[in-house]
Amino acid sequence: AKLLGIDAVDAVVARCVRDVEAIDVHTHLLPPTHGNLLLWGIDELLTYHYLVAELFMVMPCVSEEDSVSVGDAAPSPDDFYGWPKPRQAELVFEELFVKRTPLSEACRGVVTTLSRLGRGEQLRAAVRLPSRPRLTALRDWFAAQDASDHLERVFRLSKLKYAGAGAAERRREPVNGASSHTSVPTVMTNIPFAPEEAEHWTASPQPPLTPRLKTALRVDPMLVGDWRGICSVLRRASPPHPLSMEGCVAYLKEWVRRIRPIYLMASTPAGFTYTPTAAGPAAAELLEGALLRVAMEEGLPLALKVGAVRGANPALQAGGDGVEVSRLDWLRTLCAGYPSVKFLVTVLSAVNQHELCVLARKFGNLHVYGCWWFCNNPSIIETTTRMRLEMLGTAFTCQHSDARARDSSSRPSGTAPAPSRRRLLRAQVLDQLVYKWAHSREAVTPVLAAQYRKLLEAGWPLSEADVERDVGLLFGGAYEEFLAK
Ligand code: REL
Ligand code: ZN
Repeated sequence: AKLLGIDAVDAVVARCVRDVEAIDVHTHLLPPTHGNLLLWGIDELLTYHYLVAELFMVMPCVSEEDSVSVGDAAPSPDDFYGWPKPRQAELVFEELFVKRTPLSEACRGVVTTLSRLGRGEQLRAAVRLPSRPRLTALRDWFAAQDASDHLERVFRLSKLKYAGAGAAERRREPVNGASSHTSVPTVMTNIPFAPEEAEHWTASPQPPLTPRLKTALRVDPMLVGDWRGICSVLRRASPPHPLSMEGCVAYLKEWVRRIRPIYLMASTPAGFTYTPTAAGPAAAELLEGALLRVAMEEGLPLALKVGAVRGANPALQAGGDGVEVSRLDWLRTLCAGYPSVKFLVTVLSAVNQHELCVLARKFGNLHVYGCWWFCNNPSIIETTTRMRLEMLGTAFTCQHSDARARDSSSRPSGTAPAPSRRRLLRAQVLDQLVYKWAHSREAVTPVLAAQYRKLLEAGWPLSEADVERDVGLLFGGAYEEFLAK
């Protein structure tokens, strides 16, 4: 193979990262057949909880009484969430895009997304309009799109597609008759504990699932130790399951059979410090007695997201979650105690990234993936990816999008679900794939190029094919290799 000179490295890395067909290992997307659970369009983009949090940073602080008199100008979070989505979106747009420059990562993301969808001129025209509503033309454009065609367009623009069957495809028959060995680059979050979603999986006959999406079974109530919530789900199941650990295992297995997930997933609650003996009994028992048992018996990896503090400011609903520096000693205990279970892990605090890398070097059953949420900013992606390359080589997955679908904020005011349900109902906005993958590629490119330059300087013969192979690993190949191990 032709070797690369140091001057050629930047261009080759840029091309490979731009062109690689990535696997998105965690999203909240749902198929168009789930009706209004697949979210897309200008109103969804602008009411993403990242942007709602940014809106309330600049809104005047008002009491509930004041907010009634100030009305549209300064709603309280509660008023705001009670408004229809288009009205919410218009306010976000006015405050963050018209009155201010949309400099933040989440704001820039909207601009990238619309530009790449060919809506740049409409966006600029919207900013020039003197008053609300400004988004009508954009709204009309999205409304005129067919959901399935739009999904395809977004996947193409985001370069999310891989050729060749991965481990996940080989190990199981595809769900719902989706043709096998087609590209399945994006993993959903499927929540049997959320009735709104569960009903779409229990309908018979099942509509075929788009081969673009792969299922993952979300099991957060287990790690929260929400036994009461779990019991009410077991009771409502048809037929009802016994309110016991056995019932719980049977329920999970039934869902494994139904949706054929590629992994089980949960995000841990704040302060989670599982150890087999000293943890809160409910979470530890459910983890050991149900979750790890199902993982082992069904041969499924367990994906964990660690470090979110749910409801740090409950008034902001989905926008009110925070971050903590987590203790990760329990993860060491799990990896060591369950060598036959594979753990896919991401952390929310930048401070935890280093310890996670060290753990991944110690345990072959731990795979690190993505820069999650508050870490999904170019500056942190750059630092984190540099550190991971230095400590893990290509044995990690550099990014996932966490693109959203349904959100609790779409509920009418006063009908907010209980906190554990609220946590589950958040979903991803399809269009976000466009900017999340564009910005991630942009952030990873110079970091990877710099690492190759150092390697060349150290005396290594590097070819273009090496770069292509490595980029493939970082954007999904390493994840497949991990699942296939
Ligand atoms: O999957 C999760 O637990 C999280 O990614 C979400 O709860 C979170 O709100 C996410 O949308 C942030 O990006
Ligand atoms: Zn997520």
